[in-house]
Amino acid sequence: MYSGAAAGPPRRDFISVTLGPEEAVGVGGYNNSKAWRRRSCWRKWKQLSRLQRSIILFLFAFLAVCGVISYTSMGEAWKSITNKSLDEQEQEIPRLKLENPAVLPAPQKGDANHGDYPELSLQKPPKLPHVRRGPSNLQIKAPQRDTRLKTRHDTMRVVEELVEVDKVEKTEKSIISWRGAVIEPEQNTESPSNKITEPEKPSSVEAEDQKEPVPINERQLAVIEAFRHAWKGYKDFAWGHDELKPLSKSYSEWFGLGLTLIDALDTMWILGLKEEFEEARKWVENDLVFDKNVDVNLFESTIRILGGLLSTYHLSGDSLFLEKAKDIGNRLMPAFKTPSKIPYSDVNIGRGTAHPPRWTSDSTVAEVTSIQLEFRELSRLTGDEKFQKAVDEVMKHVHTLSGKNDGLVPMFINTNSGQFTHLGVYTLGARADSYYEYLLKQWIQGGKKENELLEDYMRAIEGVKKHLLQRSEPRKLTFVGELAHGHFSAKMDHLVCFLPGTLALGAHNGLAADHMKLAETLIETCYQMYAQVETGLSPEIVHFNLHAQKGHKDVEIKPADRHNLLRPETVESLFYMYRFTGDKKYQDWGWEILQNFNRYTRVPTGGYTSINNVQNPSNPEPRDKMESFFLGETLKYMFLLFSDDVDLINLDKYIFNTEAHPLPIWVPA
Ligand code: DMJ
Repeated sequence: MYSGAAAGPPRRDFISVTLGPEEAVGVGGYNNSKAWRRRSCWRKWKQLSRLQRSIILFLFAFLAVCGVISYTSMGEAWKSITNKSLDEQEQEIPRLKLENPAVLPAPQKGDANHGDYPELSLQKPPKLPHVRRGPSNLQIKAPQRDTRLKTRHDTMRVVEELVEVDKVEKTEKSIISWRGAVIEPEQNTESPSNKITEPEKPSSVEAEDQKEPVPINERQLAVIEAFRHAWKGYKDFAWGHDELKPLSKSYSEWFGLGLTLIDALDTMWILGLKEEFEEARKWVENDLVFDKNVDVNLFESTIRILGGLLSTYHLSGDSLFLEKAKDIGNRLMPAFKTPSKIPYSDVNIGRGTAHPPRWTSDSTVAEVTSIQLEFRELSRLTGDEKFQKAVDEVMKHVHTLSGKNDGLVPMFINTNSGQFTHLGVYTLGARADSYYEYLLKQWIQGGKKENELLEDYMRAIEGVKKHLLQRSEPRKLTFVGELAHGHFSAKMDHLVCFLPGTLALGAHNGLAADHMKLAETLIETCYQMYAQVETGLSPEIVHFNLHAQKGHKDVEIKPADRHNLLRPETVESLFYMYRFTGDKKYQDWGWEILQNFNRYTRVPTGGYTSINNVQNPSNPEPRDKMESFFLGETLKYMFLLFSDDVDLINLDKYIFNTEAHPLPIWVPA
């Protein structure tokens, strides 16, 4: 013990302790032996009163009890931690994540290794850096979804395994826990008429991960199987080319731009076919080149290529697809350099020149008015308004034109004068069909603000009711015919079967309820165009009987019209009808159609083929061509039709272009 005995002023940096006389150093002699300490303690204890001793004993007892209790509970926790294997602890990480599974994988950066998925991590992933390419007004904001990649990767693998199992066992169970492309489009998008200032992000940034996943069912698995069969043919014999010729095991070229592959990208995404998607993506990255001396049709390349790239960008968040979309979008722009601003039908995407077809200076009305969804979206994404300006001008011009008949438009428009030509013929089939479809869809895409579009749409549907609707005999099917110089023709293209779906979409968006009634009667007619035919497949064109004749059905087919090109329109409308009504008969009708495609158009070595004769089940005369829209549209709509998941491309958030490529609604309902 230090007592401060040193000479000089007392220091205050010590503690002074006063001990009892016996304990003082030197008093009684210091002895630190065990025996001495025991004796001294005992003496002390004896000196205490009984009350003091009882209190001390009580305190000791209390502390002992507390000690025992806390040891037991900590021990349990410790035991459970130490007993759990490392593996089990790691597995809890994905389990936690998968309770709210992400349905859209995180984007892959343009320069990332696309074969790899980042592993799940408990840490919040860092934000991806922006991918900057091209001029600043075209900068792309990097999406932020990398935590979702692994989950999507897992679910895709599950899909693959289950499809295999299904093939072998033909199991009836619904098995897959994947919610598909649940997408949250960007909110607060500027109205289309406003100046575009900010480039936009892809729409799939935030998934609705609070909802339970909806299992994939047996019919959807059948669609996946059909897709894979079609894809196998394309991959084996037509890889990177426009269309598969499944019988001759070769391909045909239209634009030489891998049309089928691009058209099928978002279908693969929606079906969860990861490996196929990755392979196709690599082709897009390494082999898709638009700098080619080739003439392409403005409409077809817009709806299939530009539309396909944009929707794939939205679903995947992969900026590669936006880069390619910008490239093709820019290359198509020369088409608008005409005296009237009504675009030419053809563009040479390598030379930057455009022209009408050789025999005329007319363009098709449907073609110049069904490129708007895609170009408007391209403007929104890039912040460059020139795309939207060009296509909006076309719509504004067509809105003011004379030559319409109660909202119905002629089929041709002149690129010099900007006037309709070949007046007096009105149809909802080839050359006019998607004009009507895009009036409604642009109005929805832009947040239901562009009144001229709505006006034109409503007027046109009144025109259809007034001039083109008739009922057939004997079953009194309501159908949409054509009008030529005042004469009604009971001819209906299969293409017109987009109309029930479009009418239903309009009714869902608050338009007249009788549009839904009309949709219900028309989809029945479209179904009968399949059901009344020997193969159960619709011909390209039917003529309806207006007068009952013994032994005759409602549907008559001319020899020149009895081909089937694997078209999507009826299945497309069935999808809308099922989404909006929940009536299972629409799914059953679609299921019949899929089975008949399998029966009469499936080529054993891979692929499906269009056929020449839907009336001859023993020889439907395969045509040796698989159109790109079979993968882009028909099978996609089948898959969506069989799904009970309204969030699998939610129709309040997405609008399908006319080639079934979903694009975000700018201000979702
Ligand atoms: C597709 O290219 C599009 O659906 C277009 O609107 C019409 N033709 C085919 C499908 O039939």
